[in-house]
Amino acid sequence: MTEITAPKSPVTAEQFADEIREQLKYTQNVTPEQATAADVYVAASKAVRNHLADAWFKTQADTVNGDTKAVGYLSAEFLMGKQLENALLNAGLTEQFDAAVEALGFQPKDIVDAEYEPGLGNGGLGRLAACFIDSLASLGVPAFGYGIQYKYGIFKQTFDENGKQVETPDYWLTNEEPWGHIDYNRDQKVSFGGEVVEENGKKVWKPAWSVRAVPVDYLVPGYKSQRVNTLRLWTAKSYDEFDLLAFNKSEYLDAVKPQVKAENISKILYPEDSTKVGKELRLEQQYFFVSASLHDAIRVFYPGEAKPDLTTFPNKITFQLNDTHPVIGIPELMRILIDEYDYDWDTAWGITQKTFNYTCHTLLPEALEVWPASLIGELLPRHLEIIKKINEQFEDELKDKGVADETIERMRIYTGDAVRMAYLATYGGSHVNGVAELHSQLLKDVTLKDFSDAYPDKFTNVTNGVTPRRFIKLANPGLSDLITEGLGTDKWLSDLDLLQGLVPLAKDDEFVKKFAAVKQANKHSFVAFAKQHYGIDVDENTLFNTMVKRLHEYKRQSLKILLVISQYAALKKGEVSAEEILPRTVFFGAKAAPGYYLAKLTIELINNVSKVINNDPDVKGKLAVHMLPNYNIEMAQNLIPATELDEQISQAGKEASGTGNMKFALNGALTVGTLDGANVEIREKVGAENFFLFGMTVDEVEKLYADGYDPAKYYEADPRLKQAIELVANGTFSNGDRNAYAPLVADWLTKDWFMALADFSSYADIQAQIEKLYRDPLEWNRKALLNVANSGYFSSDRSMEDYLERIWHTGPLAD
Ligand code: 26Y
Repeated sequence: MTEITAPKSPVTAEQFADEIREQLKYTQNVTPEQATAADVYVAASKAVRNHLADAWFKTQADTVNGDTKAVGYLSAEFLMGKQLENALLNAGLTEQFDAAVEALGFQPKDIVDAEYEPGLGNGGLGRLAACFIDSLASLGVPAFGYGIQYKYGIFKQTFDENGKQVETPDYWLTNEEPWGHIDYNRDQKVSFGGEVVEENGKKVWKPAWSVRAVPVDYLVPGYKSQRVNTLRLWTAKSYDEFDLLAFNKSEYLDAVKPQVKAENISKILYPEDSTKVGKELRLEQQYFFVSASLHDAIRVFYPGEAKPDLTTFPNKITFQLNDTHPVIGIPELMRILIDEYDYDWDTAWGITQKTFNYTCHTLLPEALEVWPASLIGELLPRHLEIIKKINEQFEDELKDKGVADETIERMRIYTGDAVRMAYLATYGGSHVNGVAELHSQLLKDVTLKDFSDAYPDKFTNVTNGVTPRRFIKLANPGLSDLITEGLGTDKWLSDLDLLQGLVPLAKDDEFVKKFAAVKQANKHSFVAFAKQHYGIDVDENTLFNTMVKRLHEYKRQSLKILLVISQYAALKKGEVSAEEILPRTVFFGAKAAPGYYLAKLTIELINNVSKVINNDPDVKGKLAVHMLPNYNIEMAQNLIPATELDEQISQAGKEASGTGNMKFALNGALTVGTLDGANVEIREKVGAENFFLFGMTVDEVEKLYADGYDPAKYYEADPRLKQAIELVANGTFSNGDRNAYAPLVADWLTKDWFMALADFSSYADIQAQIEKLYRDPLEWNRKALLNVANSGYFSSDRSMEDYLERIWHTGPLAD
C-alpha cells in the first residue's frame, strides 16, 4: 500500500524551473532552447499537476476511508475555462511560475495564453457547475464532478460578411491537453437497446450493444485548502474497433461503424440551451455518463466488494442532478440495485430517493425535458419498465394523500407516451431547489405547484454564486489588490462576506478614486485586448456598457438593440446637444443555438446596426456598438472587469437566476435590470439606490398576458420606440432591404412574447438617471464600490454552504 503523504511542500522558483525543464525533456522531448510557448505551457501544466498529485491521493483516501459523505455533482456541462492560471493560484505557485517561466526566457502571460479554452458547456448551468466544484474543493468538502468529455465543445462563433452567425466545430483537443488523465483501467461498460426477458422469475435485460466509458480525470484543487477533488469526465470508446467480418469483405466503412456509433456518444456538446432537443443521441449521452458515474461511485466506495452493503450508499455520497439532464440516473440506480445487486424494490427505492436531489435551472416550460416513452423503451427497455412502476407507486402515494384525480393526472411522470424528467426528479429525490429566491418561489407557485402542494418539505432555494478566485482574483488583479489593501488582508478570497469591510471606505473619496483608477486601467487593458483579438478600436473614454449571455428572446437582446437604435436616431436628429451627449460603447457577446432562427437574426441585426453606427461620422466618439464574436470564459474574464454598466434586462419571471449579474456586481459594474432572477437579491444586498431598476414585475407581466398583450399599442405610444423599429423596418441597417429583418419586426409588432416593447419606455426613461450619475464620476464609483462591498453573498462558497446545510447534510473532511 502506498503511503499517503501530505501535499508536497512549496517549491522555490528555481526548483519549479527545473521541474518544467524536466517535463520539457522527458514528456515534450524538446530542449529549453527548442521549446515554444505551447511546449512550456504543457510542461508547466504537468509540473503543476504533479504538485497536486499527493494532495489528490490524500483527498481520495480520506474521502473513501472517512465518514464524511461526499457530493457527486452530475452535470452534462462543466464550463471550466482555462486551467493553468487557476491551478497555479489554488496551489500557491503563481510567483514561482512567473519567475520560473521568465528564467526560461518566456513571458508568463504568453504561457498562460497558450492554453486552449475547453468549451464543455453552453452557458450559465455549465459555468455554475465549474464554480461549484471550485468552491467544494476550497471548502475541503469531498466531491466528484461527473460529466462528459465532449470531443467538440460549444461551437466557435464567427460572423460572415453579412453579420450572420457562423458556427464552426471546436476541436479543442487538437493539441496536447495536459490536464485530463485518461484512465483506461477504471472503465465502465454502458449498454443500450435489446429487450427484457424473464428468467427464473427475475427480469433480465439483454442489451443489444455496449460502449466502453473511459474516465478522463481532472484535478480540482481547492484554494488554500490542501484538498484536491476529482472531475471525472467520461469519453466513449468502442469495444469492437473493427467488425472483422465486414472488413474481410473489404467493406472498410462498414467495418468501423460500431466504433463510430460508440464514439459518437461523447463527440459533441448539444449547443441548445433553454429549448429542449429530443434527440436519441442526447438521451444516449445522458444515460452514458450517469450509468458510468453511478457504477464508478460504487467502485470507489466499496472497493473490491462483490456484495457491498449498498443500503449505506446514501451515507457515502449524495448525487446532485444538475437540471433534468442526468435524471435517468434515478431508474438507473433502481436497476443497478435490483438487477445487479438483488435488492427488493422498496429497499432500492429507499436508497435511491435518499441518494438524489434535483436542481431546476429554468422557468421556461419548453426547457423541461420530456422524452417519448417509445424512445426510452427502445434505448433503455428495462428503465422504461422501472419508470412505469415508479409512476404507479407515485400515483398510489398521491391517492393515499388524498390528492384529487385530475391533479394526479397532471402530475403523472409517465403519461402513456412520454416521460417527464422534471417530475421524475422531483419525486425520485429528497430535495428540489431553484437557483434564486424568486425562481424557487415561482417553481413552488407555478412550474411545480402540484408537487409543492403534495410534498412541501422537498422544496427549497439555493441562490447561485460565482467563484471569487477566478472571477475577481484572476480576472481583476487590480481590484483584488485594492480590496486587500482596503481590508488589510486577503482572507476575503475564502470568505467573501469580508467585502462588507469596504462599506466604510465608500465614504473615503481617496479610496473611491483609487477604485475608479482600477476600473480605468481595466478599460485600458480591454482596449488592447479588443484590438488584439477582434481588431477593433475602442475609445476608453466612453461608458463601457455590456450585455453578455446566451442569445435568447427572453433575455431580450432585442430590447437593448432597440434602445441603442433610438439613441442613434436621437443623435442623428440632433435631439441631444453636444453637452448632453454621454459617449457610450456598447458591447454584446452572445451565441445563439444554431437552429434558433429569431436569435440568429437578432445577432445579424446587432452586427449590422454596429456597422452603420460605427461608420457614421455624425456619431463618432458618441456612440459605438460591438458584437464581439465567440463569447466565452476568457472574454468574460477580460470584459467584465472593464464594464461600468451591466445589462440584466430579461422579462420578469423568465431568468432563473443569472450568474453574470453577480460577476459584474463583484467587479464594480452597476446594473440596469429588471426584477428577475437573482437581480432581486443583488438589488436587495447592494441597495436599491445603487441599482437601476426598470420594467414590469412578475405580477404585472402575468396580468398583461391575462388581459391580452398587444405590442403594437406600445409601438404607437412611444415615438422613440416607433422610430427605432421603423429604422429596422425601412432597411437602414440592411442597405435599404426592407425584408432583411421583416420576421423580427413582425414578431415585435404582433407577438413579442417576452414583452420587450411593453418595457421599452421605462427602460429608455431610466437612461437619463444612468447618464446623470455617470457624469459625476465620484458618485458613480462610490455606488460601484458599494456593489462590490455588498455582493459577498454571491460567492459560490456561500452557495455550497447552503447546499451542505439544506440539501446534502455533509461538510468538509477533517484535517
Ligand atoms: C434540455 C437541453 C436543451 C438544455 C441544455 C442546457 C436545457 C437547458 C440548458 C441550460 C440551461 C442554463 O444554462 N440555465 C441557466 O442556468 C443558470 C445557472 O443556474 C442560471 O443562472 C440561468 O438563469 C439559467 O438560464
